Amino acid sequence: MTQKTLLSGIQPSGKLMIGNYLGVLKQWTSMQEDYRCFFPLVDLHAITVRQDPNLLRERCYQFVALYIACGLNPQKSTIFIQSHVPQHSELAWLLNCFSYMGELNRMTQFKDKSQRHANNINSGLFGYPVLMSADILLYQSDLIPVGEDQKQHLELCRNLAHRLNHEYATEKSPLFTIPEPYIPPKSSGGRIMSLQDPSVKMSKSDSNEQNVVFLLDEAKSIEKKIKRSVTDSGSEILYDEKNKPGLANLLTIFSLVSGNTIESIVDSYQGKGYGHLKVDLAEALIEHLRPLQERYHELSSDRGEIDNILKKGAETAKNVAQKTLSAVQNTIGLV
Ligand code: ATP
Ligand code: LTN
Repeated sequence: MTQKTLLSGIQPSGKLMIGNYLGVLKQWTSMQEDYRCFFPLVDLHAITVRQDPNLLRERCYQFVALYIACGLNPQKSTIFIQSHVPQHSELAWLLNCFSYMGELNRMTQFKDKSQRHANNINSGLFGYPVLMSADILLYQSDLIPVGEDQKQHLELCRNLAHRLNHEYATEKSPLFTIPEPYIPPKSSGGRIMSLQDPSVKMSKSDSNEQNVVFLLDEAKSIEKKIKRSVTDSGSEILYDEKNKPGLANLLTIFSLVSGNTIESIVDSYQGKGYGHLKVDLAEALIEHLRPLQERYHELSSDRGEIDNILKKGAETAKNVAQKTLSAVQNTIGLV
């Protein structure tokens, strides 16, 4: 039986944080045994907002070392940098010619980012989901594990794939595999919320670092951030996303790093206050991140090894991507 293909990308913007880890990285590591996996670091997506060139380069190395520290195995999975595989930009252009202004204009991430970067609403930001569709369709991906915020982009990708498959229907196999999203429910990490404002998602390039626990945060900093996180009025410990979103978020994080169910955590804190829970959560989080941080520090000093992984990753990716690109070029009539 041939293995199904899984693909997922992260932008090398900001610093990797527990939302990225609990929402996707942890899922990737457990899924890499069963799927043929591609993990592009999507640097061309990151430059849709201004990046410092040196920082961007540094982050690519840092993210790869963190991927491996989190458990991704470069012998099993293809880890590469999106811009090393030019087929992504080429297919994105072709898909642009099949994407409608109206559908792109409805994307909530575009609206959010346009507000946050009002002085730089560039056309790359607008076409962002088209490039993302190219990332996915080039590899004939079956499964796309992402956080909840990417659901709308995946819907657009599926629509584009259907549109081209329909327009160029042949007797032979369709041009594109239709990808399925895999989004963990909120209580399993699909949407970790900001620590100071639990009505918005935790985001790795949030300008207020108090909102976010980064994977490389020191113990003291984690303690402080959790202690100061916004909880709700009242003192009873219970999981209620609607009325106690701050507490529900902390309980979700606690459950995911301790391996205990939310119910059992709620039970064990009956009669105890939020303060008690926060102290224990901070400790559990610090202990959970400790081995990962240690492994990161060992790996990050070996730039040569990271370069090798990226070179090999790009070669593997290019071979697969070119097959799809050639099929599309041929189908739409490019000589
Ligand atoms: P940025 O703030 O730089 O836009 P981000 O934190 O949203 O970044 P991305 O690179 O856009 O991170 O996303 C990487 C992956 O992590 C995506 O699959 C995304 O859905 C997931 N993700 C991002 N934030 C969260 C979160 N708060 N909870 C769960 N998953 C998340
Ligand atoms: N758009 C995503 C990052 C991303 C991605 C992808 C995710 C780019 N290409 C392909 C899954 C599959 C984001 O902003 N989080």
